[in-house]
Amino acid sequence: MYELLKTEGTARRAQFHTVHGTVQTPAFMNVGTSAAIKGGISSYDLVDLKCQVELCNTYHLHVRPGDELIYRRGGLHRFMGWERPILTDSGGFQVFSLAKLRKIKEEGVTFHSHVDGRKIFMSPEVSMQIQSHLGSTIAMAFDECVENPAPYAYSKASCERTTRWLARCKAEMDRLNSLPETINPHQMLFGINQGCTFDDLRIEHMKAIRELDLDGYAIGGLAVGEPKEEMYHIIEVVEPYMPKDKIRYLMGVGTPGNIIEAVARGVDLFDCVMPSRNARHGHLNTWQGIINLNNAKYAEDDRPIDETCDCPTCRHHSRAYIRHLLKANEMLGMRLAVMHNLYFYNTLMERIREALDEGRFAQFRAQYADLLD
Ligand code: PRF
Ligand code: ZN
Repeated sequence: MYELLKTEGTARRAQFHTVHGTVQTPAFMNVGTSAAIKGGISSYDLVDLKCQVELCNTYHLHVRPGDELIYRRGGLHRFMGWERPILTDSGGFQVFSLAKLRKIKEEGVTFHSHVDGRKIFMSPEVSMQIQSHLGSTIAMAFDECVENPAPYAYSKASCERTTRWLARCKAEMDRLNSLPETINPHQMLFGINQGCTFDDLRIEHMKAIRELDLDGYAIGGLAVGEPKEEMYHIIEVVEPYMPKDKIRYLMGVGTPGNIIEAVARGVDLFDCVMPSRNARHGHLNTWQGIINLNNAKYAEDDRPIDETCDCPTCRHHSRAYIRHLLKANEMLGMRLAVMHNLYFYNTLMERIREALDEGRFAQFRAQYADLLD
């Protein structure tokens, strides 16, 4: 349940209530694709890193270790040792970005696993069944994320199929939630808006999916290579058609600057591999912008990554030390770097919420949106 607390322009400060606890929004979800945050971060670390929601992937967990195995362990929360909310992505995006030799039909998609080449069939019903086995807090609809740029005719046909798929997702989720053996009978379902960069398709699709009265609405198909101005434009175009009383999620975004700009345009929820992936490459977020620890100038720098950061890494270790660990390929280097970047993102969201609470988000945006782009 979405409880709006305050607005500033189009930006929203809210609380999202779930069976696994309340999420303060705007919020960033930390990405643990295969039920682990890459870089050796455990569920108990995530609490220290101020993580509110963890995101996992239907497709990856279906391929390995298998959703039935996780179901037999009591579901994903128990399997990972994480009690707070989990959002599972539907597999839609991963099937289209990772799997080879896919064949899309009305019924669903056939493709080969990126792990062992095994043939897999995924459909709206199958995706809901897998996500129900995982027992996540929030299930995402099975959609097609069309590559950018795409021809208008294909985008339109794909969008219409994604709408028909969404109706099937909802019917299947309602059925699964009513079964006595279901792990989370209160599992929520979010719809995903598609339509590439075509304003009319985006609006038409949003109008169609809001009819289904879902628990939340995502904007998909963005951050797939288009310029950021185009992304901001699409958010502005669909926002007026998104329900005011439901949570809004921008999938796979982005830089701190992108997040601030999307919050300003009415988005509540984000996820991105960027902080953990950047950290593993030595690219670390600071309140003055990204620093690259591979740079020789940090070899004898005794300062923490960010002098104002109070994350576990910055409380104990220097740039020189972390740079050495990364160069020496010590596991600890990645772990310390990822911890800092995730803490930075979760702190960014906390500061956005505080700015909204205190009616000074415009000022925060002016100070940081460009600086942290
Ligand atoms: N659909 C789904 N997951 C996603 C996306 C999408 O369009 C994106 C687009 N950036 C990221 N993750 N199901
Ligand atoms: Zn830090």
